[in-house]
Amino acid sequence: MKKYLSLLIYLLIITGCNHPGGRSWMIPVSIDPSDLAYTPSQMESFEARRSQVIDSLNNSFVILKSTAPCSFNRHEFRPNNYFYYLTGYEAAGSYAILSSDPQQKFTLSLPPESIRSLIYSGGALPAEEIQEQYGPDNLVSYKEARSLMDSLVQTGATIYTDRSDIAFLAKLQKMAGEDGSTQFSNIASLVDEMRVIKESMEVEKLQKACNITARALTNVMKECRPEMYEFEMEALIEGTFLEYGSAMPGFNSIVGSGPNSTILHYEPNTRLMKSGDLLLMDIGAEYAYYTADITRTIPVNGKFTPEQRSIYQLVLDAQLAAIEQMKPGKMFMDGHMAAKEVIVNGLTELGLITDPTSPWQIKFYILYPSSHFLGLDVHDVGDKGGSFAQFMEQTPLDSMKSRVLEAGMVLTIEPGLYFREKGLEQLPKIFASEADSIEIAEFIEEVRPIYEQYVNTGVRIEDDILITTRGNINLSRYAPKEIEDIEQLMK
Ligand SMILES: [Mn+2]
Repeated sequence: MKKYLSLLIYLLIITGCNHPGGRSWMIPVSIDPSDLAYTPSQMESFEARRSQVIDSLNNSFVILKSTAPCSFNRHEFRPNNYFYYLTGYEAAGSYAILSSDPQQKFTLSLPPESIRSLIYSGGALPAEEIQEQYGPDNLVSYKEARSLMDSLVQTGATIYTDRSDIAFLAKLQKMAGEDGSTQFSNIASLVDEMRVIKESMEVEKLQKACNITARALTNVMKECRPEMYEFEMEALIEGTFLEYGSAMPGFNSIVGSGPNSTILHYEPNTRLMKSGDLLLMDIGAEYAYYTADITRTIPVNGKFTPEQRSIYQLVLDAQLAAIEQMKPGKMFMDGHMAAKEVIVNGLTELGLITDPTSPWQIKFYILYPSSHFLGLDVHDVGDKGGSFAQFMEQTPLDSMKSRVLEAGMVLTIEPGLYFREKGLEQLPKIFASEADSIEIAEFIEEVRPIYEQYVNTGVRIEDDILITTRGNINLSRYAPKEIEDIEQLMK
């Protein structure tokens, strides 16, 4: 109950400053990293999460490893999300073991320590400090943890672990031996639903991640010029992340100009930007392991062309209509469906759709469901009430089959329109199995003169939305998205 109360108080505070700082785009973000540390009362939230998991264990166990798989020195260390969510602890090479045995509900291991690790990586926190801060019932050495795990996997009890950490799962299976009596279940089944509803301390981290990302986007709006490279914008973005204490992006930055704006997950970021191009940036700072995911699309030379303007405004209208739908009691996919309706009507008016009831014409333009959960993972865990494929099959007339939105959920909304140069040529291939070839040929002939005006135009607008008891709060509200605001900032 306590966590909901603090969430409520937090919401009351931030709804009071719900509007961006006018034309100057004063983004309330400070370099001060003191908010990375958890207070003792916040640490109780981690304990409450563990209790909830332990209550459902019934003589089974949870074994988690802090280290997420990554290649040597290629990426910065970042703890496994399940391990972190249940412990708050962030040292590499540690294990957490949860059990329903009241004497040892929570066992945490110290990281392995050797002279070599002291020389190369420095020491871990002293044991007394770890005990004090993270409150395990047993704080054991790395070796002791290994032998405890070894005995637990021999008992035949069910072991919950992160099955996506394939190397660790293989190690546990090897320890358990050949007889196959030990079942390794996915920790996701115990924890994912908890992760769907964000606590106030999680919302605070997400808000800061969003504010840092908004600052990066406004920095680009101020600096972007024709004849600069995409990677110069990427440097400005990720440099801004670092400047505000975000250790790394939550995912590879997508910074695509001109034709690259039409590639959904374009990542090389190497092109020389030209006057008249659009620049699409889908980026997110990670702060305290929580990631933002914001997309803005801007004209490289600071002024939208009439064609760009009409597509941009259509996507923006769709996105705003979607955000209206994002409140408790509405369905997860209601936002997407509202956006889809606006886009289909707009494209029909422009002459880019000839039959607004044609499923394949709609699917040609609307490429993905516009929402996903956001949190420790950029595509965060949790049941959305349907699969990607099911969501894509729905037409505006279908009844919604997804999931009811609840206060505390955080999800993105990211409609987009992408006019690939070869888009029309690809049509017969894309819909070979679901549309008549003559129907496709007629569509191409009719639409081509209009489509060609928009070739190499890619527009996506993405915000991060917190569902509240009364509606929603746009966590990424400090990143400008109205045409006049963007043009004003780029002057
Ligand atoms: Mn996204």
